[in-house]
Amino acid sequence: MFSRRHFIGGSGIIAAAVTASTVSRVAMAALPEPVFQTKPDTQAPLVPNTGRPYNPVVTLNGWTLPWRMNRGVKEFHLVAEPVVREMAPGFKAHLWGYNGQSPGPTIEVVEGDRVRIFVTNRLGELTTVHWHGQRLPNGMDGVTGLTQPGIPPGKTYVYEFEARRPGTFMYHPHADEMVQMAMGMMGLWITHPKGKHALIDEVDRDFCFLLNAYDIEPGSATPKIMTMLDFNLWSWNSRIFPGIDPLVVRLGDKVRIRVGNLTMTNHPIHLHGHEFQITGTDGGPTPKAARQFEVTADVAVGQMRQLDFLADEPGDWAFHCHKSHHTMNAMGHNVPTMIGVDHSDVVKKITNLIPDYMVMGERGMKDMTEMEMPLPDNTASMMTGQGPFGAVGMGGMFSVLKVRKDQKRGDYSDPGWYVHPPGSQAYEFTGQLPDPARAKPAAANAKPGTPPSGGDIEVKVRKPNAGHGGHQGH
Ligand SMILES: [Cu+2]
Repeated sequence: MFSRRHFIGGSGIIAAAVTASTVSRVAMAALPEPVFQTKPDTQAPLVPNTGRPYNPVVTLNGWTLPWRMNRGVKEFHLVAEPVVREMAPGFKAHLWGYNGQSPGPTIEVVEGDRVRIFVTNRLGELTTVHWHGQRLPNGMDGVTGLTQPGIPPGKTYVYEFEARRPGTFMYHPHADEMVQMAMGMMGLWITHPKGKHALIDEVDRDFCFLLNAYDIEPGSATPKIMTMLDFNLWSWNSRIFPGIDPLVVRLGDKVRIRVGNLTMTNHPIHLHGHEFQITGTDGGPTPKAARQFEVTADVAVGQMRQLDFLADEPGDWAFHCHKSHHTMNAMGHNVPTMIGVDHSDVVKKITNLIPDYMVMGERGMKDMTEMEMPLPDNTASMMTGQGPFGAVGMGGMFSVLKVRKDQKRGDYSDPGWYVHPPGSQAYEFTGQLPDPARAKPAAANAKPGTPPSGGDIEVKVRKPNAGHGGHQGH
C-alpha cells in the first residue's frame, strides 16, 4: 500500500502523486502534490515562507501540512486513506487517517486567508470533510447528504472558503461518522490572527493536540468500531503514554496549549505546578474579564479549549486527563478489586497444585507495572513509562511539561529528566514515630440502635464490575 511512495531524506516526509488508478492524470495536473508523513515524532514548527506571517504551532507527535500558493489562494491536499499509526513504541494500530497518519496533519492559515482544500478519497467507502467550528458557505460544511453527496472512493472534491475568524478548529468526516472517527479520521485546524489581536496574546510556544480514543483488543491492531463508551485506549493525537512526547519549554516562556476533543466523553485536562487561563474556546477568544486561573480544564465532546500560562516553575510537571481510567492502557475490564483481600490461605492451597501461581493486585495494581507480565504481541502495557525514580504507573492521556532554564529558544528536544536542587525533593522520614492520638471507642454508652459489641459498620470499596460501560463517561 505504501510502496509507491519514496522517502526524501530522513525526515519521514514523503511527496508522491496519487496513483493514476485513483485520479486521472488530467485532474492531477491541477492538484497540489500531496505530502505524506509517516514518522510519529513531533515535527518542528512549519515556519511559513509564503503568505501572511504567523507564529506556527507544534502538533504533539504530529505535523503541519505544507501548502502551495495559487494566485493568492492557499491550496492544501488531504488524502483520506488507511494508515498504520505507532501508538506507542512496539504497538502499531491499523487506522484510517489523512496523508499517512492519524490524526491527519494540522492545517495552519491566517485570518482572512482564502483557502482551497483538495480532498482525495482513498478509502473503500465514501467520505467528506467537515470543517468543525468554521464560518463558511453552507455548501462547504461537508455533511454527507445534507450539503453535498459523499466523496466516492477514488474521487477528489474541492472545498474553498475564507478563514473568517481566528481560533482553534478541527476537521473530521461527516460520513459514516461512527466508523470513520472510531478509525482515527480527524485533524486540527489553526487560524492565526491577522496581525496583533487585542484578545490573542503572542506566545513563545504554541502546542496543540486532539483527544481521541480507540477500542483495540490486546493482541490485535484494528479498532472495534461499534464501541460507544468502553474504549480501552485513551490517546492524544493517536498516541498513548509513554508514546506521547513531552511538552518542552524554556523557563519564563509564555505557553499555549490547544486541545480539541473528538472522543465520546469529556476529559478534565490537568496541569501540575502552574495555573493557566482559558483564553479561547469554540467561539474564539475569551473576553479578558471572563478569564480566571485554573489548573484543570474540562474539554467536553466536540469542544476546543486554548490554555495559556507562564512557565515559571522549573521541573518535570505531569500533564494529564484527570479521569484515572484515561491514564491507563488496554486491559481486561473484569478484574475484581483485590485490595485488602488476604489470599494467603487460598494461595497456599493453589500453589500445591500450580507452583508458579501468583495473586495480582493485593496491594493495589501498581504491582502490575513492575512485573514483567507476558502480553500478547502488539499490545501496549497497561500502565508504563519509566521516570528517573521508577515506573510512573500511567498510560493513555499522560505527558510531561518540561520547564528548563537552559532550554534554547525554539529548541523542542527532550532535555532529559529534571535534576532537583538539593533540599527540594520529598524525602523519607527516619525518626521515631510517636503513637497517634485517637479517640477511644465509646462502646459503653452506645446509643440505642447501634450494632452490639462496638460493631462499627465497615464497607469495602469495590470497582463496579457489572457489564461494560458502567465506569466511563460519567
Ligand atoms: Cu479523559
